[in-house]
Amino acid sequence: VPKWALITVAVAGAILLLPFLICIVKCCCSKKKPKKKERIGLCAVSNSTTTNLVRPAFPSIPPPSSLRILTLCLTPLQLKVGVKQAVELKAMDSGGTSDPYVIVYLTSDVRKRYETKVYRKTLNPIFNESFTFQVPQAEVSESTLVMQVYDFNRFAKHDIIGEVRLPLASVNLQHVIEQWSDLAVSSKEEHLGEICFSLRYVPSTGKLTVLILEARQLKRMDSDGLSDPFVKVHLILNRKKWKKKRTSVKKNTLSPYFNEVFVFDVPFSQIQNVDVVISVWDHDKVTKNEPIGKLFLGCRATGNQLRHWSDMLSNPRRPLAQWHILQPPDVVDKALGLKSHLKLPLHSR
Ligand SMILES: [Ca+2]
Ligand SMILES: [Ca+2]
Repeated sequence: VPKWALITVAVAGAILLLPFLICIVKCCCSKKKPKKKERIGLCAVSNSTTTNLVRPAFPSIPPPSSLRILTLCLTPLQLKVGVKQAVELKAMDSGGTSDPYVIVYLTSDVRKRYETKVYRKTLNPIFNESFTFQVPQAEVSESTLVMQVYDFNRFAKHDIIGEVRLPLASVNLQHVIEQWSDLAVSSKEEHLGEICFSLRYVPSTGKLTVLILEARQLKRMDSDGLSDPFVKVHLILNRKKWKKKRTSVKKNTLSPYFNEVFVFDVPFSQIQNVDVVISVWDHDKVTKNEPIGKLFLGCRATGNQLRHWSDMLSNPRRPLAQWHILQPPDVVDKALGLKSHLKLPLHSR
């Protein structure tokens, strides 16, 4: 083999290898900068072994009404979330302040939720708390990290100040990410819970049977993170309240099991004019009971509710059970367009 050929091969090889060499050198250098960890100010982070601690430029001036958060993947299945601080929160109390705390959860497992401590009378709390979640690989692309800032109230319902929703698919889990996120108004599609009940209608006897079976993932209504649910079943005839029944109260649960049956007399001639309203309530000893969510069935209903109702009518005498997603009470009330019992004077213009 001629000498010039060997030299050509060697030079070509060197040119090809050069980018790899630069890459290796760069990687080695960046690993020699552990000081970046300290700036994040979360000592537990230093336990991470696989994470590359490179983070994008972090703005020092926070945008108004925002939450500073930190995400970090400890292992492929463990996500660490740091709730650092919030600035310029909305004042929820009469004194012009709030008593903020943050609830953190993943939508893939709403039962596992963490809470920070409550910070009294401040709009700029510094939380500096971190929480670890287990995230099965299959759920990473589907799951969203939710951080909700609430205002604590000793004797009343806690009000939501705002929330940050971070789809995990949009997060670079290979790096420590520290960022300011704008607090959005809580989304309208807040998850209120689901309820399972069965319907049965016997046209010959005019008996409508509603069996309330169970509910799950109900919204937390009490400060201890649970609710005391019970279910009301209302019958509406020609847009006026007609009959009502209710279940017993199940204390301190978000997944109550009722298995309570109610039978109503609804003549076949009236079944087209009836709406069945199912509402889940939170019982409170001290304050007024509060509705968690509602839905209604009948010929005027839509979607899943209409399907359940028409299945019941087309399968007389057969009980049909189905799960339904609860809707906001005011939305359902508006759709029902109930006529008031009282005759109020018309507004004069
Ligand atoms: Ca408060
Ligand atoms: Ca309660």
